[in-house]
Amino acid sequence: MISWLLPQASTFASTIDGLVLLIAVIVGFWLIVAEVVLFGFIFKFRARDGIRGQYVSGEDKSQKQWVSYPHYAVVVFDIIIIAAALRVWNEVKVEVPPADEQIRIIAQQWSWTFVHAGPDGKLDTRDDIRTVDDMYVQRDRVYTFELHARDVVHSFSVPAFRLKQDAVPGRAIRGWFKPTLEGTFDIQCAEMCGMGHGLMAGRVHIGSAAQYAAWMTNLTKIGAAGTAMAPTLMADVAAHDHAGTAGGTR
Ligand SMILES: [Cu+2]
Repeated sequence: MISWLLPQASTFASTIDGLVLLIAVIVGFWLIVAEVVLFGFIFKFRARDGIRGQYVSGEDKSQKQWVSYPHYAVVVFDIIIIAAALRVWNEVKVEVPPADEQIRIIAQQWSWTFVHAGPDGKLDTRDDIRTVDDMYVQRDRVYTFELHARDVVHSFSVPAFRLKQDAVPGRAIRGWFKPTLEGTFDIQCAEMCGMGHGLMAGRVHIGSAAQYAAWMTNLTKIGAAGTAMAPTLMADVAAHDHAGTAGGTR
């Protein structure tokens, strides 16, 4: 249902949507039941001609049941929600699949730097490719990331992936995602991080193997040529440029 509003572009997006929907259905159903009972009783026990409104202290056992049975129900449904949430936590945070590729993500006021491993597939080597605000990935590959913050706390948020992770100065926080849809999706900073917080937007570009190879070749050429930019990337950067935060490499 949430996917009508926001595409599910990672393997765990539907799992997280399922949990949100489960909680909404459980809480929504009992909200309606509780309100119907509340307003039903207000109407039923109202003061009428010849009948005074009652002050009910709730001390009789039969009256207390109206409190204790809902309490038991709350505990049972809490256990159901916790069990479902633990399953999701396990899938997203614990059972990390083997990585096909690694990306380093660096947050700073107010941009994102992405370090792609380059052709050798290893970070911290000469062929690493750096991009600013634009992250390039290939569909159906598992990416593990290492998230850093240079200055203050930021939060790496990719709504289409249903991924949100705080970036904390001094820590390298690890996570993963596997893109499942081709296209361009928003990256946001989801932690108030200063004056330019609202401008700290990026994009994730998900492509086929051929597209991804073409992007990497272009980016490598840009890196080799210094400040020159490939035409396709120039168009991309021009379309998305904001607040003086340049795309491309650095
Ligand atoms: Cu930020």
